[in-house]
Amino acid sequence: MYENLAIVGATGAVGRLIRQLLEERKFPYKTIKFLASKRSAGTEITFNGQTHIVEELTPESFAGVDIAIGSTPDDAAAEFAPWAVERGCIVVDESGYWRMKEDVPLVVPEVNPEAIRNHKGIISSPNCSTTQMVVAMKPLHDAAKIKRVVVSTYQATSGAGVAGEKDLVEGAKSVLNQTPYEYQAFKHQIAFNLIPQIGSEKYEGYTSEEMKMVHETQKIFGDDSIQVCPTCVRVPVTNCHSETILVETERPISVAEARELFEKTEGITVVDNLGAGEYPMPLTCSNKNDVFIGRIRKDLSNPNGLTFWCVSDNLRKGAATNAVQIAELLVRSQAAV
Ligand code: 11C
Repeated sequence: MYENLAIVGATGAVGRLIRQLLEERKFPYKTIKFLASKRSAGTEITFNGQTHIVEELTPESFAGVDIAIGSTPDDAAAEFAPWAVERGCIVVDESGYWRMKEDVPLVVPEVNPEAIRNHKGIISSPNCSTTQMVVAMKPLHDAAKIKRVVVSTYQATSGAGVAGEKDLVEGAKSVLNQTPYEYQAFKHQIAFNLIPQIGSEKYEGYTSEEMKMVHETQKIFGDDSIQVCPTCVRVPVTNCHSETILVETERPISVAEARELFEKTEGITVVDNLGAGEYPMPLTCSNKNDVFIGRIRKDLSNPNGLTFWCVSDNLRKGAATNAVQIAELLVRSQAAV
């Protein structure tokens, strides 16, 4: 039985949400421990009405632990995951470090739940901008095989952590009050601005964030022939990533068919009434676990093209919710054995 849990990076923004989701979803467990860097060790947290002291992350932290859910920077994940695996613990990892490694399944439960069977101790959760896109792509791909995707993202500052959120709020104040502010997470002023760079320069003029959307999508669908053309942009919004997604399918999909496919897919909510001014927005999708879709319409330039707007809470479905869902899959798979 998978009944002994550890949360790694328990005090970070996503770690906090993981704790909240485990409580909300009544995740079954016998013991749970909360791990973090030396700096945060000793912090008191309350979980399911009990007080816990956050422990410092060490190799021995994983003795007797069945599942560890990790939300840490890449370098920490590279170090702690092997410690856990050596002690028989399965790691569900949120970081970017393990995602593209050959023996590591990259899982979005609505899209490729079967992939968890192939794990060798580590299961990765994708980058937030990929996750919401592949959830939206899945019903269309199953119905008409997607050949190509053109995606532009409008990514919230919370994707860059607490410093990103601070840069937006304090940066806006500094512009309005004409006082100095030194940006920490971003190279440029984000308040009253857009920054068309997320991550570092990676390949042929594309950034690391954009190349994650290419490679992770192909890995999740198990199909390197799906072409992905991404542009990732940071916008002055605190939470929820938005995306315009244009898919080209093998056969045409009508708006009515797409709407029906989206509506019957678990994890997707359609909000689509342009005449009434109803569509998903970061303000209305924050703190929700679903992927929201609206503005569904044909690509006027291509009969096999369909385009839509997609919004999701990047800290929830883009991170914590997806990781907790993977852990739930593991527990269910064990119950079925
Ligand atoms: C952002 N998507 O919005 C990034 C954050 O690979 O997990 C998450 C990076 C990752 O800045």
